[in-house]
Amino acid sequence: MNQESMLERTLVLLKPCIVMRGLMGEIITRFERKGLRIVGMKMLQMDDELLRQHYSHLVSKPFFPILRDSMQASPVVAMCVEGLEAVRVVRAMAGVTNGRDAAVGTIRGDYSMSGQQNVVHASDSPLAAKEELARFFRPDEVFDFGDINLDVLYAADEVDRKA
Ligand code: IDP
Ligand code: MG
Repeated sequence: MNQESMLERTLVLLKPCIVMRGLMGEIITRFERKGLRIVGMKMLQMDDELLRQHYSHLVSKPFFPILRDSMQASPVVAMCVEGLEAVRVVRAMAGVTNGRDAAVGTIRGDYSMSGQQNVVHASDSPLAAKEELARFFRPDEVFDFGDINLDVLYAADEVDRKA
């Protein structure tokens, strides 16, 4: 099987800032509109342990307590998003970390004025996506959509079909 023709999965979190602004639907719509498939989704409250694991690269930063509080201010929505090169595509849709620097047209560029309250988390590599998805979803919480709409999302030779 050609590596590039396999669908990839990535973790998206809708952060509390956007949950509390009541704009979850707008962000979810952008992924659906793009043609990505949401194959797992749930709302959860991140506890200290999950946060330390998820942001292990930032635990020693002086801003970590503020980041932790902002990520615990409400539940988050976790999504498993699937598509060809989904990790790269979703990162591009998110835009750069600081919402003030993010290009207009990206999610952060359109919905955030902040370096921290920046609407979404998106996995930054295929390896990170695997680890992060395993952290947020049990295997039975992610669904196999099979071939149902691949013909309208991709060319016949772009994605491997099951059959
Ligand atoms: P990313 O979300 O674009 O991958 P990371 O560097 O992995 O960026 O940082 C994770 C999150 O931590 C960011 O999305 C942002 O919410 C927060 N963060 C990163 N750097 C800073 C900072 O310098 N001050 C405050 N918050 C930050
Ligand atoms: Mg990151």
